[in-house]
Amino acid sequence: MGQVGNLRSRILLIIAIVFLFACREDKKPVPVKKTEEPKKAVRPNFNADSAYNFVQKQVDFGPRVPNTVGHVAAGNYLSGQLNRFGFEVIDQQTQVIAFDQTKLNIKNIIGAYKPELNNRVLLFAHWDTRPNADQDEERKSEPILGANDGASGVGVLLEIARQIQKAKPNVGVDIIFFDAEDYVDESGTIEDYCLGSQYWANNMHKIGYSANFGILLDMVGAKDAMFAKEYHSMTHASAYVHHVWNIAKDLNHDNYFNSRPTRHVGIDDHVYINTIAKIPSIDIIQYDPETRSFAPHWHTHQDKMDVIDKQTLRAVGETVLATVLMEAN
Ligand code: AHN
Ligand code: ZN
Repeated sequence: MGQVGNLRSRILLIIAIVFLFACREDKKPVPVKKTEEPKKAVRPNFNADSAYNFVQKQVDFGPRVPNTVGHVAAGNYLSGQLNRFGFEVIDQQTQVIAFDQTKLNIKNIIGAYKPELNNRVLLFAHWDTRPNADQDEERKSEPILGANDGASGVGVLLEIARQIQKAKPNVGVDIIFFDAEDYVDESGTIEDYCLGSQYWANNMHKIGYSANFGILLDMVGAKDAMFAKEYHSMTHASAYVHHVWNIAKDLNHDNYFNSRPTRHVGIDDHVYINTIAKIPSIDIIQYDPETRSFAPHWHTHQDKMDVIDKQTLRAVGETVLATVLMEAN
């Protein structure tokens, strides 16, 4: 008995010693965590000539006003391009009622890259153009070409789609071209804008769709454009405004991405993506906080290819694509 007891206590002692050592193993000095420095953005490949051509292509269809043949043809072209770049495309077609009670046949064009991933970024722009030139002195009732107001954001996003197909980053990306953002005249109210994005926010293409954040590109192609920190973006998603503007600074594009906040820019598609779809979203939009106005060509017949500048397309394209690539793991 005594020997057995002795053996038991020895075994217990050995177990205790092993246990103590095991514990000591655990107490390896924990490496001191470095305070995380924000990653510096890397300049991505973005071809401004290609982006320019995508703008030109859209303008070549003429005005892209809902319920016109130019609109239908341009819409088919855009779906086809996203498809060609390997995106899974959904054409979300519906009817909405415009400010003047016209029934508009509209189409939100949705392209998904790596739809299976939960880690996603949403990029969007409106592809329709204004049915009038209400800011012009002449031909006020004729539709504008919308090289900047419409085609520029879409052109930059098509080039981003093309580059994503080449770079194959491990992050989900959705590109949505919203319809009927601008089907309004001077008698319209704020709710009459952004009919396509309002529809999508209430009827998302996938149940439970979400993204980490969204970026809207609106009027991003004019020479010497200035993108001030837009009011609604700052209200709903200021962290992403600072993030994107910091990336622009890393890429030496802070001559375009100005740090000034604006008081107001009216409404734009990202407002509904924030308030209804609940995806924090920002707007890169040319707006002058000094004069409190858009560019002089805004909603006039001067909004044609002449106002488009490749350097501006490059600044926006590189900044937005770098932001997307930083989300990849
Ligand atoms: C308003 O002025 C109400 N919204 C500006 C958004 C806009 C119009 N973007 C392009 N055209
Ligand atoms: Zn407009």
